[in-house]
Amino acid sequence: MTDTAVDRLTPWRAPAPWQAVDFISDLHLQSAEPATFERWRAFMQRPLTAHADALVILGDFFEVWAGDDLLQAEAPSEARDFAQTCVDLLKTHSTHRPIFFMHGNRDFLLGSDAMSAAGMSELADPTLLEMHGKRCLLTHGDALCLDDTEYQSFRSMVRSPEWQARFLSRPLKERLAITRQLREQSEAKKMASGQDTATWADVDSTAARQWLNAVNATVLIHGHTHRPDVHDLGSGLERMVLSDWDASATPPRAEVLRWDLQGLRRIAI
Ligand SMILES: [Mn+2]
Repeated sequence: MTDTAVDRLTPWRAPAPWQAVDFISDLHLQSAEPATFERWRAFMQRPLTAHADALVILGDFFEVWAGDDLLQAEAPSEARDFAQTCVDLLKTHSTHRPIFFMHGNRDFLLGSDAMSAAGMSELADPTLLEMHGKRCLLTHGDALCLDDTEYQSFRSMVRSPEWQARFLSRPLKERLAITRQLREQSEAKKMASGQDTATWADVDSTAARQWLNAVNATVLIHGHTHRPDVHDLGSGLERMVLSDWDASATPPRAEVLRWDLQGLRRIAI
């Protein structure tokens, strides 16, 4: 999946019956974090009346996705079982309300096989959603963290169809080892920069304003940075940052952003 140029976006108009849409991102689901997985499962199994008309996942839903063959019988069972459980839950849920999925930097290899096994529809990054006479621009967020030039060149490499085809042609075991190594490197980098999140790359405000102005949207909704907040970008523009999910943190973090007739609001899960 390659990115769509923002000025060529056509709006995705919410179907007339929709009153509300829920956004989540950065759950980083993995078998090593059962508490977060359970929190998400409980959220999915809430009564239907507690849910919005659609669920929109804005990336990094999975901590890692090494390829859709994770779901095949030959995959190592410890990787397959967890992936299959998540996919089955999504699939069941999708029979009640539509689920839309945008890739993050951890799960960008989730392909069309897994997408349909999970009953999800893919969203391009970015996507322009129009509802209740308002336009929100949706993105994972990593494409706008322009200060991290090293990451941006890595990103354009791994998002190219050629790189992905080559990577996916390697044996699954090898891909699992590589993705594990990449995660360890990224954790080490985070540790090295300390707990001072201010030093981590953030979404570039100028670029965010340009994106919003290019499509006449007023709110940018994204995840990725794990810094839930709302930022005033001036001229009536806003940047709304989703929370990551970590049920083992103190206090635990798990949140949905709901867009309905009243506007945008956070709901703790
Ligand atoms: Mn991310």
